[in-house]
Amino acid sequence: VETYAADYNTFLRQHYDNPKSNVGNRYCNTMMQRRGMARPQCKAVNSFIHGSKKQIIAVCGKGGKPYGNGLRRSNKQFSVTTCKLSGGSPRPPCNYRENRSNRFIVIACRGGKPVHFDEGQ
Ligand code: T3P
Repeated sequence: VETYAADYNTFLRQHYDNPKSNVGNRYCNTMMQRRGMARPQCKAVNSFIHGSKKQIIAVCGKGGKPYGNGLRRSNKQFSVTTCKLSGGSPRPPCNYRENRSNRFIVIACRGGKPVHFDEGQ
């Protein structure tokens, strides 16, 4: 089973945005910068979950099932926006493409709280 360096607060900073922030037509570019993932290098892929903390935490318990190597998959779908770096360079300024859809989320939990986002399905 993998261990993750990140903690719950880091997970919230990187992956929690509920309700989806109203930041105009460049959601990913703005949010990736605002949440500290656009420096010193542009993070390649990052998802924001538009669901309540309570609903996301629930995936660590009855709201999810064991999945793969120490992960949990949600029983319900969440509204998720995934930001993908466009272009080959990881150097700022970071330009992202965004994709929003309803997906099952796969996360890692520690102490009953999410600490890592693995994927959306
Ligand atoms: P972190 O462990 O900081 O949550 O998989 C490597 C990183 O990419 C990991 O970061 C999670 C993130 N990621 C997403 O946020 N959404 C995705 O759909 C995928 C595939 C990865």
